[in-house]
Amino acid sequence: MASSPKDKFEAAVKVIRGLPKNGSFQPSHELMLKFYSYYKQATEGPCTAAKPGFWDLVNRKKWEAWSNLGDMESETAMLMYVDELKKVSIDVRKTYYPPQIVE
Ligand code: ST9
Repeated sequence: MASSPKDKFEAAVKVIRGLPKNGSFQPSHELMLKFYSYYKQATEGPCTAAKPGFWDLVNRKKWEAWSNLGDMESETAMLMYVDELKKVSIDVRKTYYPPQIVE
């Protein structure tokens, strides 16, 4: 039986939590914010928190990324999270294990 969006999301969350903090691949801030925003939307729904102050830069960026998802359905956010992980995994594989050129 095919697994549900929630099952796939939970599996993807486990993968991300299981990654070493300092591996060979260093995700950009933009990529981390993407995962963060989908995660928050999927688990808590639309952002209703107060906007952090101007000098609280990191939390402000996180808040903005989450808020920008607006009223996106939780299930959609789960699928976006899973898709993003698939995309990044393919890119990482290509970078670290490029196809062998056979002459
Ligand atoms: C490497 C291995 O080099 C080889 C390459 C493999 C490539 C695989 C491709 C995938 C890479 C994609 C990386 C994207 C990184 C995404 C980061 C997301 C922030 N997802 O419980 P707390 C929130 S690997 C999203 O204290 P933990 C949570 O709501 C080298 N957000 O944290 C909270 O926010 P707030 C690179 C999540 O348990 C905040 O995070 N390695 C998730 O100490 C902190 O929560 C990495 O990039 C989630 N699953 O850490 C490591 N869970 O307070 C990636 C919680 O506002 N992993 N949040 O509510 C990590 O950085 C951490 O495990 C963690 C959780 C941040 C996800």
